[in-house]
Amino acid sequence: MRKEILIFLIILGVFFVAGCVENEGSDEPEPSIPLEEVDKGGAVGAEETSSGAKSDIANVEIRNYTYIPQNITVKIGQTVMWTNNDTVLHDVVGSGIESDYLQKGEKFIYTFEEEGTYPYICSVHPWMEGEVTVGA
Ligand SMILES: [Cu+2]
Repeated sequence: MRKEILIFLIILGVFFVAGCVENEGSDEPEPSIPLEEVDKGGAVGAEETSSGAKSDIANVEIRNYTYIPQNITVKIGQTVMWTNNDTVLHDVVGSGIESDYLQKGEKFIYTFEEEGTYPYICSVHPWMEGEVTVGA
């Protein structure tokens, strides 16, 4: 549990640094971008700036009460990162996984060490379902 929190903090740190670098670089005068598009651009930019360990992370977006993609396949040892893009709280619970409540913009990561299928739900909205398939 402690280790997971530490990894989470490190990832937050990486995002923070990536965000700062990106802000310095964007001098182009784009007047009025809808907030949602700014968010999207930021996320994509952060992924592109650090190419190494980041590429091993599979991303699941939580948006409009939906896990996107709803079913994701990863390799053994791979980490999945859920990001809540809704303004309401969501979490990721099931198959031994239990995240905290995620506020908008908050992330949860989990590393899958064993082959299998891992169905999960949002405990706040139990009709929200997702599944991670871990293969060799
Ligand atoms: Cu939810």
